[in-house]
Amino acid sequence: MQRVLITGAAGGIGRRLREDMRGLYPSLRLSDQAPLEPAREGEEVMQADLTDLRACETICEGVDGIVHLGGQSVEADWDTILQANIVGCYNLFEAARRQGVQRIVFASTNHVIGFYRRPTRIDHTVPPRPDSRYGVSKAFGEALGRFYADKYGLRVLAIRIGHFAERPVDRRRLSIWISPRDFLQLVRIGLEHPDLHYEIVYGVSENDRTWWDNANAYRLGYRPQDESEPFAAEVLAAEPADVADPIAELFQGGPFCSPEFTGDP
Ligand code: 15L
Repeated sequence: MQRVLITGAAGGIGRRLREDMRGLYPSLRLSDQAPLEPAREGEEVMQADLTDLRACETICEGVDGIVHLGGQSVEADWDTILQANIVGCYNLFEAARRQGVQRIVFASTNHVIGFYRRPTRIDHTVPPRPDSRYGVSKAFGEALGRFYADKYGLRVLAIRIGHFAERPVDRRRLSIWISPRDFLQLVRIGLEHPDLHYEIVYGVSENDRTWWDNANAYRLGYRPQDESEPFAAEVLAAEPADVADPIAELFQGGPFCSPEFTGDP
């Protein structure tokens, strides 16, 4: 890996990853639609709109591996999702193929499987049950990754990120939290694992309260260093006793499940 591109580098995960990946590879190229902090030594900064295929080709030029964080990261109206996560994601994969990029780490989300009930334990092989248009778009990204791996030999790791943060902030996040350093470990597996073809893993730390069997990540060498349980007492004490959103409480995707919900709980 000589040059690694991070898309969505101005976002929350992107800004943290920029710091954590500094110096890991000879060159880090940072891209976003939004303005970025100026490049430092070993960095390049390129503003780009992923809905523009030519702009995608430009940012992919001379790149060996991509961490694709760019796009819409929460629920939105269909047109926003369509442009950012369907058109933008397709352009990025296609530009990567045209430019001979070897690997893509795709930032997927737990909202691909958000309508599985708590506390059902699921692994990476279960059929998607998206809880939002956003979750549907990330399931599309996972399928696109599989297609580019099988058809064109791109090596792809899809990480179904739980909640990326310094610390877990509520009861649900005690189950799905991932620390920045554990996330970095998964990203490096995606960029460096010698036998990667296409895999899905859960982006989650070693949480006692997890709903996910992350054996596939462990098989690839993931050894999380953090766990949510030491935060549990404090987090639960701060949580209101009454259940404000009963639909959210039923499902793994939590508050992404309840808006517009007219289904059968
Ligand atoms: C996500 O996919 C979002 O990007 C993030 O902002 C969180 O809301 C997270 O899921 C979550 O489920 O907590």
